[in-house]
Amino acid sequence: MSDVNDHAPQDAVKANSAADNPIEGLGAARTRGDGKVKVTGEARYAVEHQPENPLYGVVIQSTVASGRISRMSTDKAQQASGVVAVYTHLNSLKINKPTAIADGGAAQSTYTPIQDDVIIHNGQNIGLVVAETFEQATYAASLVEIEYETSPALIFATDEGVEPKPVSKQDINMGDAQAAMQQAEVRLSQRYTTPREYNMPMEPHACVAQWQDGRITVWEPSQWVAGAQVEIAEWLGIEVEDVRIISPYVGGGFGSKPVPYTHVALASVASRALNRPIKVSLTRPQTFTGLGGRAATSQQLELGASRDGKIQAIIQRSFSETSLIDEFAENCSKVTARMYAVENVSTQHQIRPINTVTPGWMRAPGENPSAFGLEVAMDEMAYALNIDPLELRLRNWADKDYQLDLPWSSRRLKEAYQKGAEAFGWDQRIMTPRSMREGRELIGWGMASGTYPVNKLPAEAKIILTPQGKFVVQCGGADIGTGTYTILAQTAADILGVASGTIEVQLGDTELPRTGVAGGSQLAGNVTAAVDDTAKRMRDQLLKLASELAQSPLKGTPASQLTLKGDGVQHTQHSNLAVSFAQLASLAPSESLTVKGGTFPDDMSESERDKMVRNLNDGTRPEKFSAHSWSAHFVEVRVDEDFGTIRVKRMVAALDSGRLYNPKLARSQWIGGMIMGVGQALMEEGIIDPRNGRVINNNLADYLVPVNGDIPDITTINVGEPDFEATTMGGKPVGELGIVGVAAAISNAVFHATGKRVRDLPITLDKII
Ligand code: MCN
Ligand code: MOS
Repeated sequence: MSDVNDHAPQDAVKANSAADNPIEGLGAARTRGDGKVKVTGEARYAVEHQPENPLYGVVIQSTVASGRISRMSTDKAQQASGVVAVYTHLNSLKINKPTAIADGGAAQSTYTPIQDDVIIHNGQNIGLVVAETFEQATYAASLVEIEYETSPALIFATDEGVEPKPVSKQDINMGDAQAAMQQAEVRLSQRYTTPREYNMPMEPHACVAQWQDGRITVWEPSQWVAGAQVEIAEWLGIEVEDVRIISPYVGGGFGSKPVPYTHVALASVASRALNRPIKVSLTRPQTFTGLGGRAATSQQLELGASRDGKIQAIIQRSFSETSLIDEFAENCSKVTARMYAVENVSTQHQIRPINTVTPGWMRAPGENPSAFGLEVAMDEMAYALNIDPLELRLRNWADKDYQLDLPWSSRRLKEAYQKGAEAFGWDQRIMTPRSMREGRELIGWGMASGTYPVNKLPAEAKIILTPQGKFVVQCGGADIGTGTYTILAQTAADILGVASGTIEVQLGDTELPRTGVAGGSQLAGNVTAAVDDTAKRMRDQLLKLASELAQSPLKGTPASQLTLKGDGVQHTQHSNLAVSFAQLASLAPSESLTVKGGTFPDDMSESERDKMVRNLNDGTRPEKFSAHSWSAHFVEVRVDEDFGTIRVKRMVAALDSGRLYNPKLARSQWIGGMIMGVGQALMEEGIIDPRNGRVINNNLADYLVPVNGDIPDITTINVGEPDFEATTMGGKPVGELGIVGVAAAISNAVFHATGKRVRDLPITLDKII
């Protein structure tokens, strides 16, 4: 193992300090390049873009869950001061139905607002008031009179009248699960549920749409500018090339900003109709229904095992809610057949349409609820068999992917178990619940594991050498707070031999080279590979120029004897024979100073490339191997015996994400996921009013997410090693890995502390006293 792998990230920071490695290439724990502009407020987020003469749009949302608008009067609103237009179904601006992601498009939801009077969920976007100021638009929106003719709504997935639909494509049938279950000596069957959860990035969903001369530019926080471009083009019925998306900074997305939602459709058509730029910002409450969030899930999970702890069969029947118009599946079986050596597995997942906004992605969609069920069930089985929960996992070690019958590309999960347990002190655990305490605090130790698959898509990049001799790296991909800016500078620095801090990176714009989504934890792998290729082409180009340009001091020296070093090209033997990049830039024809590269097959046409980055179905996974990231979580909770309050006291995680492009940022991602897992375990729950399908706690005072005081010391241990079977650059997913399994580890710890098994998230105190 390398130094970095041997040490906790804190040590890795020192090992890679600037003094040791001024280039700070891949693997260096470099601080975020975009950090300063973000904390000083210099970075402009989408809605902070100030166009000339802007208008402000405020969205109107329905207040019933089902039915139709029987009467609407916009007269008063239209007469209010500053109001320019009120768009509703009464004077409908045409919005075309976009193609759903599943059908090769980019729409999370195919709902098109203001086309008719039909209401399918509470908080549905049904109008846009446009005024000269935000305040005027907000006031005018309150003057719109709406009456509804309501019809009975389906509020919960378990309501009578809900018609489940199978998603059989995703079902797993391995061996003979029913027969193996019958023969199993020990059987357990329980239901595990997760509620509606919301992404809640700091930056709410807000855009600026500017129609001009038959084209539209939209400043939109985006995890996927190519997708936003397609969806907006479809809504407007214009060419994809006539849409530009600009999204250099994103204040978090967590899966909620892969594509624009209907407020962006409203902003776009209104800007075209009025021929002026429009800003539309959802209020925090509006973000709860203006877009999805994680669908509520429910899974019945049956495990059968032998007395000595071999899991012989798993049967899972699960469902998740979706809207009446779109088929979004939060598939609970994503990790079910993957974690352990089980030959007989049967899973079936259903979607259940109800009157809700179409749910969407939220950090590790599928893997997250799947791991919650399976990893709590494993803990229950450990207690049924009286085997230590970690030991039970080792007894069921999967030496290959049983689901795909493929070898792992790498799986350092045993190392994760071992190092995590060691750092946590797991061997000191007393198995019996309620047997560890300090004063009136019950102490609970729980563990669980997690995983996330490697996804891949080709990408393009461009590198420019400026007249000043500096490099600019361009790529269409996003940095949603993850560190893309930083790791791309590091990637280029390695090849170009310059300090990564001197490289400028430009991201998040459809005018920049083609790149897919910052989703499925794949962007880092996709774009580092593209920039690595491009930087190598730039290097070759610079060596060639140095050796061939008439006025180059190195003219005539074969490129094979030249190297990039010290901000220029040098002779490998004689470092005094050199030409600086700035000098080369002044000597070379300017078109030779821009180099394009990437990972698309050379012979792939432009239109095929476009298609690949504009849909989410062309991604690939490694073929000969099953490639995943892995994690082991160890958690200590303290439960106040009298009050039932639960605090997470310690968290230790050991994780395998392959090669880390930047250990500091990878740790930051991991702990970010773990913190989100604490929220999921103990706080987060969209509470839906059974009378009208309204989200009651639609703000950050009532929809709780962890704050500083909720979060204990977190230790992360990197056990990964470069995995070049998984990805070109050897890294595996980081962004979503951290959350998977955390809620299970906390639930298991709460059981250990209290003897109460909580299978329904979040674990609030009413469930344990
Ligand atoms: N990284 C690394 N070594 C690797 C892989 C990644 O050091 N082998 C680090 C890099 O700093 C990289 C980051 O981890 O920029 C994330 O890389 P990756 O796992 O490829 O994930 P993506 O770049 O595709 O980002 C999306 C991912 C997802 S899908 C969600 S959801 C999520 C997440 O990232 N949303 C986030 N992390 C988030 N972090 C922030 N701050 N905000 C969000 O909205
Ligand atoms: Mo992440 S939920 O794949 O954007």
